[in-house]
Amino acid sequence: MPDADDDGMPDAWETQYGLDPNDATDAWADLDNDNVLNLFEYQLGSIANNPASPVTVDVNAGGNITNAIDNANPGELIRIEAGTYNLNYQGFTPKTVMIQGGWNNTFTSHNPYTTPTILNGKSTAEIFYFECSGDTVNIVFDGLQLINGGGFFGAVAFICDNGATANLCMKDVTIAQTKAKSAFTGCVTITHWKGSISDVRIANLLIANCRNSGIYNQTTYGSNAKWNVVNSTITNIIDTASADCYGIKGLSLDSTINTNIQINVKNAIIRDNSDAAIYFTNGGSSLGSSAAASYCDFDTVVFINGVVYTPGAGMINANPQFVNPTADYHLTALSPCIDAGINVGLPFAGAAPDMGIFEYGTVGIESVNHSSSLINIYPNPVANILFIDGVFMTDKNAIHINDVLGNVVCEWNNINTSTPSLDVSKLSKGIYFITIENENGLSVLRVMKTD
Ligand SMILES: [Ca+2]
Ligand SMILES: [Ca+2]
Ligand SMILES: [Ca+2]
Repeated sequence: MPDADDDGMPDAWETQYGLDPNDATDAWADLDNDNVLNLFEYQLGSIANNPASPVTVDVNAGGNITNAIDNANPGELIRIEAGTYNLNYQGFTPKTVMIQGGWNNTFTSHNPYTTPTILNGKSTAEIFYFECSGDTVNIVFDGLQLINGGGFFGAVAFICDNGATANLCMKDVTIAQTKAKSAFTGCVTITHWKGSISDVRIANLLIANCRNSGIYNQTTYGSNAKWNVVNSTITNIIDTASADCYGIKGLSLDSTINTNIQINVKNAIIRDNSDAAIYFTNGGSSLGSSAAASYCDFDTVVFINGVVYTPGAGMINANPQFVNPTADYHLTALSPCIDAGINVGLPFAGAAPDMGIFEYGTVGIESVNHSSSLINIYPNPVANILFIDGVFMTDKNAIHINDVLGNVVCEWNNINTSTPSLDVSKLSKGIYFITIENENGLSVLRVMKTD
């Protein structure tokens, strides 16, 4: 199906919902404010302008995620309460599902960074393993922290054979302490045989402090893979004993024509891994593998055997000035990555998006609402009283203000007026995030407090 702007949503589907078939930024927006972005609604086959679709299944703390995935009907959204769960999921059948973490226990508030859902692979096996032979899997991972992935493939693996199709979307996923067993694997692995194809769309992914490449992709025997990666950080993929610790590694292995991998990376920081930021090679006479990157901070890149590499605008190779270069990948004020990215449709603070997973000065506010422009807060910067309008507030509402570390510093509930005025005079100077929740959904706006 034609997809003129290559945002993963076909032209006809976009037109049906009033999206722009020539603007790729609408993939990461959320038409009906149901926390399922437009691209994910397409993947699920749900109704993009109806917040009651997709159907949701909720897993509370201590619940069984494996059962929830196995029992989900095609196209459902599995929401998981914040907490830590052991998980080594193995799937062998066609599956269309979205798995979303970061919810409170009543599933009314969502932030995967301040209230994380942590899936622990216990270093014994992959956390998510999907084997697809002649099948189609459509999987969306949103707001999950994956730790201690192990087994042969790492944290997330798709093994595609016999003309299988794998569509994978990931957003606000972090992967740490994961050790894939082989140089031909990675933390996120897709391996293809026999005419299988994959399409991967990733935003706000952090892979750090792991072993064997961050992303590993292999195509053989007439299979094709396509990766789009935006606003992500891959760093500290390190092991002195392993030969392969690339940020992203792609192997197009055999001599069958039309076996290839295409990757496009924007607004990413990929550096300080044992090996290159990106390593791509064609084997035999396979043709057509290509890589494009723009507005990224890479150290070295390696493209061999005819892989076409197109570095675009805005590429830098500089110390990103992380808060802690081996542990905390938020940016400090000195970072050359601040405002150095390009708008891809994800929310950002400042004049332009930053490179990497985290916007400077945020904890990683996943739920910034794309319709937030409908809500007006003023004045901003504010000294004493903050006014809110442009949203119909019912008497069931909640407003809270977080500091940049995620602490709630002010809270109001059930305000019975359409234009609330909030006294923020006691807050100290700095950047804050105001979350406005009512029956229309959740909006997060950035506000600056002055003296
Ligand atoms: Ca499109
Ligand atoms: Ca579009
Ligand atoms: Ca939606």
